Amino acid sequence: MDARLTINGGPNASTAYVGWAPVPAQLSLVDPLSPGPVEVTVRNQEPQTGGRIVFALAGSPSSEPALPVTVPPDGSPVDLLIAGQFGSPSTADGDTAVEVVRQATGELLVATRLMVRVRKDADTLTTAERDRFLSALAGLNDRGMGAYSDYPNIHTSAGSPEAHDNPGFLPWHRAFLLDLERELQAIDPSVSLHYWRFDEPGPNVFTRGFMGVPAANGLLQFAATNPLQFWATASLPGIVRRPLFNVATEPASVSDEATTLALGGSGHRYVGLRDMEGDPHGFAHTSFTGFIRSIGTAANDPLFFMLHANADRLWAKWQWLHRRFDLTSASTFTPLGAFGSPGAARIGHNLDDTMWPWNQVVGGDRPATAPGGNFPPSLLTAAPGPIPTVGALIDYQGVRTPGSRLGFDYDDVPFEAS
Ligand SMILES: [Cu+2]
Repeated sequence: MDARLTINGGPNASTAYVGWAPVPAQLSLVDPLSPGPVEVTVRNQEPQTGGRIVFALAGSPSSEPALPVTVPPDGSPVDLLIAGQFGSPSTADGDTAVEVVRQATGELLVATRLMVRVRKDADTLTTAERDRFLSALAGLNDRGMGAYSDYPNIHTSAGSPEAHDNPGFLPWHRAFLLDLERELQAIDPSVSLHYWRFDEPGPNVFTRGFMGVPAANGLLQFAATNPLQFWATASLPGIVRRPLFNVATEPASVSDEATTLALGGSGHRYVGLRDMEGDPHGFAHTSFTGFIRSIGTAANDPLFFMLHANADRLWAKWQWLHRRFDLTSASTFTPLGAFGSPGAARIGHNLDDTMWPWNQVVGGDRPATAPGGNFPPSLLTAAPGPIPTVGALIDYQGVRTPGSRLGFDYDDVPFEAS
């Protein structure tokens, strides 16, 4: 008998990554000797180690850690959905597996290694997770010679109006983070973009082994094993960053999570939630001196991406809490429509506008240059496409539209079908 499982459209290991949002899979088998359909069970590897997985038949509302499936013996595929089990992510590449077992005999037909890969609280990472993340970041930076330079070149004073002080602040930065995360995953597919919870102390984040500790002149010092010691941007080696709070015992000078999540008011409206651009987001930046404090230099510091991943997580959590994935609702995002329509915001900040620099539009209302090219593709999903609109960054889990799934999740924000 020849059995085959494809995940995310690919039979190879490069597509074997899931978060909480279900991804499509197909199971097929060929057994010329079988007189009829074959009863199998699709399940987590046994014994269970690593991340945990759940399975559903396509169109079914409930998912299970072990799912009975009836498969025709002629090779016609059965459509399944596979997702990580919320609360049980992987800590290493391929640390779990999908097994397909023939019920009648217990014969193991398929064992496909898989990673439940999600963005995590940086303070909780294992040493190995942390070090893979740092190695990928340092690899992208390549001592100042690598493709990381696109990110500071995009997040400049000239690019600022495309990304800040307007409604598109949250979706633009969601795209910016995902662009970087996909580049990190091209170096090491087991890496996710982890987040710094700026409303909690980060005793494991602000260390020589992770994001560095400043010397008297503010220049960060790193452990001899930390590849960030070779970090360089704008032809300058090193990172300048000094916290204005006790990183081991205090949060940054920001509102806490509950206060942020309440910004949308009793109607849970985006127009209120987006005030988080000031507090906590802006206040997190200004809880330091150095690069991270100013828009023109903030992305020279890799902490930028962990700070913004937390801002994005807060938006994602609010979206989950209040079901804010409907692109026809002004509570999900305002303004709806495109630049030029009544009530529209600045170009690039309306639901249907394309976003700079990925649209590669320069001059006129847009900056004079567009570094970095189109939006990078993913093996796991076609979204958001090479030229994303603001709207393409909103339903990031594919809650309303499965095809809009962007391929990332946060450890504390579940997927919930609407
Ligand atoms: Cu920022």
